[in-house]
This record gives sequence, structure tokens and C-alpha cells, in this order.
Amino acid sequence: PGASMPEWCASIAVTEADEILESAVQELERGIASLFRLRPSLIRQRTGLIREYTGSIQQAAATTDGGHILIGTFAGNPQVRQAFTEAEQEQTAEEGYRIRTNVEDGSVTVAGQTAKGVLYGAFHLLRLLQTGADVQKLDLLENPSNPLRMINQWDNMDGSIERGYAGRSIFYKNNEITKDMGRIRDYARLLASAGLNAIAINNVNVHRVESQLITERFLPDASRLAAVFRSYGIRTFFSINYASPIEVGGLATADPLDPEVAEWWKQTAHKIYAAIPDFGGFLVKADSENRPGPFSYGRNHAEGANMLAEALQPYGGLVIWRCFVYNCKQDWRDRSTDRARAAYDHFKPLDGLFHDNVILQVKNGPMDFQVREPVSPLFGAMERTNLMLEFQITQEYTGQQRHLCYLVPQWKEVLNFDTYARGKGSTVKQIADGSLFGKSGTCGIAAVSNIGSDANWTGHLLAQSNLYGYGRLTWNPELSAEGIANEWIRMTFGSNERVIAAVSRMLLDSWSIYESYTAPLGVGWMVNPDHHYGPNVDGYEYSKWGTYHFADCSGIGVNRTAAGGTGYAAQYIGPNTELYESLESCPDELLLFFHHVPYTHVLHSGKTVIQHIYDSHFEGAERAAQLMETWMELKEELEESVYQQVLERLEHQTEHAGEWRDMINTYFFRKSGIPDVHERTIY
Ligand code: BDP
Repeated sequence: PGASMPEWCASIAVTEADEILESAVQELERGIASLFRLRPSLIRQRTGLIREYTGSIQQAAATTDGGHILIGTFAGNPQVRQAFTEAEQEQTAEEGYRIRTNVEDGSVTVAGQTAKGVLYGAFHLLRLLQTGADVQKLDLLENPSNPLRMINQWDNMDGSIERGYAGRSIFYKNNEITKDMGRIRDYARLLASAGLNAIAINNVNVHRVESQLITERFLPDASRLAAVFRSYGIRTFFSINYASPIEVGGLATADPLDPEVAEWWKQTAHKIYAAIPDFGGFLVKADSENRPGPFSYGRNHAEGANMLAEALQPYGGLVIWRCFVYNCKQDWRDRSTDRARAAYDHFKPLDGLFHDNVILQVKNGPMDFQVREPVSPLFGAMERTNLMLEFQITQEYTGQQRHLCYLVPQWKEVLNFDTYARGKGSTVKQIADGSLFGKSGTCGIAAVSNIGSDANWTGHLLAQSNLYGYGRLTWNPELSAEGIANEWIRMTFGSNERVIAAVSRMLLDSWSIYESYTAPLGVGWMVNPDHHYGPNVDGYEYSKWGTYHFADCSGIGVNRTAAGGTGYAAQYIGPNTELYESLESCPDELLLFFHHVPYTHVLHSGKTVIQHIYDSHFEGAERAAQLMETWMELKEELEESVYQQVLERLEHQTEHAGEWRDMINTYFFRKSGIPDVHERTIY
């Protein structure tokens, strides 16, 4: 806004009739109209049709004088093809795009192998215009790093969202699929604009009504949802209940090796594809947290997944099988059941046994989306299996969208983690994108969405940056956390440099701030059971779900070494096992995840463990208050309602951070009996 409009924005030229290209045209029209208050004219060269426009924004004249935006695919539009050499066309991946200024007529071409690529290119062009980039002479090539760039909704059909913090579901209400396609379409636009191309539309915990998503009761409505997503290049997946043959089909068993069960799934796949021809496949949570799975029948997970894969295979469908499998009813006295070990222990022996259209979806860490955990050792351990990485955008353990926590820096650490699977430089991002083990197509990244029916989508306005950042990073893991924050801030708040500098600092500091007042040195889970919000040091410590801090009067931390511990550290490859196994080399931030030490143990930082706990909690709470102060300095620069909305959350965060500080410091002061060297008040 405010910037002058490049002349080529006045007209859009397109010849191909394609629904995704139509979405691209509409996005350009809308975007340009809202940025420059001028509606571009549409020139359909083949049909000569010029769209009538009756709106309040002025309509540009339908002419290509002074340039225009030409959009299309290399194969479908000769003019587009002419703008690029054959080599340039070939360098463009299936979902990639090129944007180039034609110096002769001043036009800009947005081109791709596929309409999807063109759509992403159109969004890129809009982003450049919106962020005030120099668009004089453009020559860009962009290819996505990850084949699957997926979103997982944890929405239930009663309209609730598991771990949702931004209102109700936009997909379901009263056990029906929504009729409000406007909001769904806006979500599809939002996802595509961030580069995402797949969505699982229901919760991984699939219960009674949800189990019927795969039946005629819901397929007609689900196909309408899928059609909306399809027009934005997004493939629809369903989460399924592994016991569906029993619960939906009326069979006596769901045993994957039972021929009747296999046949039932084949027929089910047939019905789904009749309704949704480009259906993506199934997302499966099996034998996890009381959900049914192949274990009930004495079958392993490869047998369980492969049977489904065979049903989907004729249609090109995928089975995305989650590795979040652990015993949630363990005896806390038995350390051999360390929850951190579980996914590796279950799946490593099955490497190479899964069909080609099965992908294992692995959470970034071995536990469950804590503010700090090591990277899952399954990355690097499964050379002969398709893998996908799973992140959690919704802030279940990171402040539930009441606290600010920009997660892109955390995700970047995960992506850059070196697994050593093929020697030094074998990073997680190369496993996700398939390059390390030579996978093509059947890999990528998924993440649990953070949106709901709230007008601003994410509850905390600033939490939008996580959804946007997830999409951008999944497209290109080389982008920096700063760069992504900067883009999002400019697109959300405009080009006011004071706002950009302040909000950027807030976002970039927020993860470390949240970690400081909640989880010291790799200890997680000190939260209230069930809803997982707010401090409760022993909330889970003596429950069946696991053991997390192991604190007593003489020390703290879980010994996960091979030397006297659970042996988890040995699940990594060579150098990482050494790094974590040894107390000397283990990084401070994960020390208590891997080692049990006395409170007086001295960290690399030079502080004792107990003093670190005190200091980080005092500092963290103070820094939370500073976030609020930084925001308050922007009062005059921001729209009042936006300012107030975020301020309220920051006020809550400040107060709540104090509660975290007091609860944790008091607990460990009493356990250890060691006073704070700075003699601050600990209650
Ligand atoms: C945990 C959540 C739980 C999910 C589970 C999962 O607490 O609600 O169902 O993960 O990923 O983070 O399956």
C-alpha cells in the first residue's frame, strides 16, 4: 500500500482453461486490487473474452500496452514457452515456477510445468509487490524442496479441535461437514500462498462419527471440501480408524492379514476414489494412546500398513503411518520402558519392510513436541523406508497461543541436525526432502495446524507467523528464521520500519524466552495433565505416561545413557551417541534429558544446575515482561484493535510467566535445599 503500481499490473493474460490457473488469476486480480486499488483487466487471448467487472474499485483498461502479467504453463501456452529456453524449462520442477520480466514489452511472465507451479508463482509475485520488493527486473526460479508439504487438522466432527487454541473447527459442526465453503476456500488460499500442497482434514484420533468419514454418509460432503482444496493444488487425505472394518463394516475383525478385511479396505478405497479422484490417502495413528492397530492381532506395523497400501495402490494413494507409538500405561519403576526409546524400538526392526506407497511420519523429537527435545533418532536409522517429518504448529506445549512462541528457529535446528547416516553432513532436511537416501516424491514434512474459527485464524495474531513460516520453510528449508519473520511482518503490518524491527525482535526472542521460564536444560512435561497448560512440576512425574525429570533431593534428570541408564543415547549414530552419552560433551540445553546429575553439577556455562534453574526462570519471566513493553511502544503505530488483542495476550503471558518462575524455582529450592546465590525471593 502506498507504493506505486508497476504498469504491468494493469492486465493479466491467460489462455489455458484450468481451475488452478483460474485460482491464480483470481489471486492476482484480488491481490493487485487490494494493494493498488485498481482491478486488473483480464485478457483471455484464445477466446478474446474480457471479464466484466462490476465493483467499486476502478477497473483497468483491457490492453497489453505498457505490459501485462502473462501466466501459464510451458506446455499449454506457446507465448509462455517462448519466454524460456528448453534448459530453463527443464530446470523447473513439477511444482516449481519461473518469473521473468520481458524487457521488450515490459510484461512479466509467471510460468511453470504445471498449473500448480504457476499458482505458487502468482503468490510469489504478490508477495514481492506486498513487501515492497524491487520488481523492476525479475528473473526467478523456485523449486520446492519437499515433495509433500502437508497440514494435519486435528478437528473432530463435533466442532472441537484437539489441541486447538483458535476457536472451533472450520470444517465440522454438530457431526456434519460444514456448508460454509467460503471459509474453507480462504483456508485453501492461505495454505497455497504459503506453498503447502496436502491436507489431512480430520483428527488422527478417529472415534465413532469420524470413523464414518470414509462412508457414503460423509463422502459427498467431503468431496466438496476436496474440490475446494483441489482448485488450490492441495490434495485431501483422511485420518482413519484402524478398527473401521469392525466399527463401520460390521466385520468381526480388523486383522490386516484377514482376506475379508483386506477386501473391505479395497472396496472402501474404490468408493473414496469414486468421490474424490485425486484423493491423497490415509493418515494412520495405530496402536498409540489407546487407538486400535495391528498389535491387537499380533501383527507388526509393516503388516498393518502394507495391507492398507495395497488397497490404495491402484489409485496412486499413500498410507502415512505415524510412528508416535509408545506404551502410555507403563510402570514408572521400570526404566527399560523409557518413552523416548519407543518409536525407534518399534520401527527400526521394520526398516525395508514397508511398501513403496507407505510413508512413516515421525515427530521431530522422541517425546512429544516439547519446547526442547533432541531430534528423533529414527531420522537416519531408516534408509530403506519412506519418511516424513512431523512438526506441531499448534502450540500445545509452547504456550497454547496465549504465550508468544515463534517456532521457526526450533524447526530450523531440527532440519539442520546432522544424523551422520551417510557420514558428516547427513541432515534431517535431506532425509525429509528425499535427497539423502534417494527417495523421490514419497517424503516431505507434515505439521499439526494451529487454525480455527477465530477471525484472525490463530487466536494470538502473532501465531499466524508460525503457520506462514511452516509453509515457507517446508518449501525452502534454507530460508532464515529472520527472513521469514520479516516477510510475514511486512505482509501483516506493512512497511513501518519501527514495527518491523520491534515485532521481528519479539518473534525471534520468543522461543528462548518461553524455554527459559518453563523447561530447564531439556526437562519437559512440567505441565498440568490433560490440557497441558501452566506449570505443574510433578503433573506427569508419577503417572503411567512416563518419567520426565526424575528429581529428588540429591539430583535431577533422566539417565538415558548406555552406562546405567535407559540406553536411549545409543539409538543415535556414532558421533551423536558419543556427544550425548558423555556428561562432558552433552550440550547444556539437553543435559537433563540425557543425564541425572547433582544440583551442584557445573554446566559448560560455568553455572551449577540449580543456579541455572533459578537464573533462567528469573530472566525468562523478566524477558516475557519485556516482550509486552516492546509491544506497548508500538501503540501509536498500530491499529487499535490489533494492538489491544495482542496486548491482552502479552499481559497474560507476563503474569503467567511469573507463575511458572515461582512454581519451578520453589519446587527445586525445596528439593535441593540450596539457596539462590543472588538471594532473590523464592516463595
Ligand atoms: C499429543 C497430544 C494428543 C495427540 C497426540 C498425537 O497430546 O492430543 O493425540 O499427541 O500426536 O501431543 O497423536
